[in-house]
Amino acid sequence: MTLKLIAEHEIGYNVSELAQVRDRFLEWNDESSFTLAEDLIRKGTGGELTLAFCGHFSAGKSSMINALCGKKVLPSGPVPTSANVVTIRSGEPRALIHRSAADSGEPLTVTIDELAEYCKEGREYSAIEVWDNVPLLGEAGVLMDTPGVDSTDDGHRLATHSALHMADIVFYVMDYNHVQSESNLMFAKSLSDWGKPLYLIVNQIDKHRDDELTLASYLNDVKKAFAQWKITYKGLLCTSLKVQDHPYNQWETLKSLIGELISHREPLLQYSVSCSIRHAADQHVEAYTRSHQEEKERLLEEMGGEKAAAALKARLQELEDQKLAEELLPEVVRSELRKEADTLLANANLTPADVRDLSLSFLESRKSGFKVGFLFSGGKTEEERRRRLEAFHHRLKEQTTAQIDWHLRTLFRKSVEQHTEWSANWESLMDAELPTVQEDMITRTVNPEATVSGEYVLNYNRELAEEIKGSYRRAVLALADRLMAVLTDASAVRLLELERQGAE
Ligand SMILES: Nc1nc2c(ncn2[C@@H]2O[C@H](COP(=O)(O)OP(=O)(O)OP(=O)(O)O)[C@@H](O)[C@H]2O)c(=O)[nH]1
Ligand SMILES: [Mg+2]
Repeated sequence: MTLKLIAEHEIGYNVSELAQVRDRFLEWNDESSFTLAEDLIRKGTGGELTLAFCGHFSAGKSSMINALCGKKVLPSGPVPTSANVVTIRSGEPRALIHRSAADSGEPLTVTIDELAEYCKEGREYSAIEVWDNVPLLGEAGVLMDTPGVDSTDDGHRLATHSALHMADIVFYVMDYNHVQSESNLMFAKSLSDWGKPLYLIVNQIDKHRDDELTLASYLNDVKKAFAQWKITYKGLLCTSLKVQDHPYNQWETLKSLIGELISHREPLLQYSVSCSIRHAADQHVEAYTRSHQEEKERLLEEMGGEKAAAALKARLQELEDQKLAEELLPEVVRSELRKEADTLLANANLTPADVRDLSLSFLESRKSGFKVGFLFSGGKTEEERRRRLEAFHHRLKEQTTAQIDWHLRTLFRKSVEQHTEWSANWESLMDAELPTVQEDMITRTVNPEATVSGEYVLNYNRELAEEIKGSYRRAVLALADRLMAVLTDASAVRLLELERQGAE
């Protein structure tokens, strides 16, 4: 098995770049990322290579670390045991217990045995540092035990993830029987996404039964599953801690790999720090985008508020306009009615040729000295004058009704119906207001001394028509005023309604 430690494209960080990113975090008020960047800079110059063991609980991580140390440094067992991150370095045997925030105080320095007691008691701690005589690690190697992860425990997953910032190499330890499980693949995928060198370890290979399945086809299935999940890894190893001399146990390969990695730590360390800083930057951007999304949503909501305000303003304006329209309506209706009546009256032809003829006959009968027949009495003449007047009057009335009265009644009714309800009252009102052509109108302007010329007849007819139209005009004004009064009363109620709406 060739173990390529680091690919050419995996270029490490440059300290000044890292410092720039750190300063950016400060500028962006991202305190935790700033602290992390500081830790990473320190780590980058510290020269230690941290090898993390991650995986599902009871996969055998702690047992593996103990085996690598050649002694039981960590508690292990069939029930989930590792509750937090433990780092192991080679050195004078001792342990440093970093207690949880609630248990505030200085880190507790204890012996390895005391540590075992402390852990057995189930005492709380946030992290543990252990030193023991571990030749494999030399001066620069650090082993990191992480809590077992299962799909239901986000806390452990997060603890593992935050510990991963400090990890340079990740060993993903799996129980032989759980390799293909969804949660296992999912977690492996999240680790591979960091970009840190990832080694897959199928532990408990002693559980493999050759008579059921060849190791080759088992590993083939495993590799396929990892490929499907697009999990990139540097190597795949099978181990057994229970059966040291198991034919498939690659324990010695693992040990030599660790040794090799530690000896090539410098580029690996730089690359790992780059991965972590990139990861931190990605997470910052993600959080920033999320907060921007919230900001955007808030703004959109506010914009929604602005829209609502604009809509309200528009509605108020609308109400104001309605009020104005309501106030103006009666006047508008009146003036429109007047205008239409004026047009109608101007176009009405009250004195067509036959009416003019009758007017001529009538006018001639009104001349002084008019006499009917030679020997007849004044009674006959008076009778003839009456007949001519009536003929003219009747025809003029007929013409006026056809030309003005009927049209004006239609016009007024239409106007009333447009703005309010039509009723018999309006009919009576029209009857009362609209004039009728009175005999008096016909006779009043007659000049008995005038010569009944064509011009005289035309002038007479024009004046008569103007008088009739004038009387209708006055009637229309009266009707329009009545309509306006009614509409004003109705609009007063609507105006009140509009005022209330506006106040609301
Ligand atoms: N058959 C077999 N059992 C193993 C092997 N390695 C570990 N075990 C057993 O698996 C159980 C869990 O081992 P641990 O080392 O505590 O596992 P862990 O991954 O540290 O577990 P957590 O810390 O709880 O996440 C123990 O009972 C071990 O004895 C192995 O290679 N083969
Ligand atoms: Mg453990």
